[in-house]
Amino acid sequence: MPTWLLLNGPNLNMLGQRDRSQYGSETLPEIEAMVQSIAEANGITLAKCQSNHEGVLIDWLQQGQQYDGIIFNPGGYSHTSIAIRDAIASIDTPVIEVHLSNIHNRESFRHHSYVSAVASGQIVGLGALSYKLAAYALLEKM
Ligand code: CA2
Repeated sequence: MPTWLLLNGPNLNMLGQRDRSQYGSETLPEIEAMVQSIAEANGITLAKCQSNHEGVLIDWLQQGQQYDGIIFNPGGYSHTSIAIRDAIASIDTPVIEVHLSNIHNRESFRHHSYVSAVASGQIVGLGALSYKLAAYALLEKM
């Protein structure tokens, strides 16, 4: 059975609790359930992880070969982490980079993502819909 990984980085466990105007009102469990229902409807198993720790995210990415696709919101590490970029570059699995907010119309330090150069695609600024569209992108790629 094909399997996807839904990986979320630092602070995304706080979704729905604060900063709703920026990130929307959906909680992370609600977003995970939404992706899971798309996966299940298409015969795909979904593995999920959220971590606030860079090394833990890298550990999951290093196991990325066992997945058929990865939906990844690296959170603030998008803008800082060469190590996460290197981990993605070391696997063949397609990684769709997702952001809830439009990182391009926010502070200039959010405009650059180290992940985007090694991701298969990037979806930004559409709130929880960004994750849904990432799932549909993976379906098309499979
Ligand atoms: O827009 C996105 O999805 C981000 O990856 C979210 C990150 C931010 O650092 C990136 O630049 C863009 C931050 C996630 C913080 O999430 C919170 C949610 C609720 C309350 C506090 C933080």
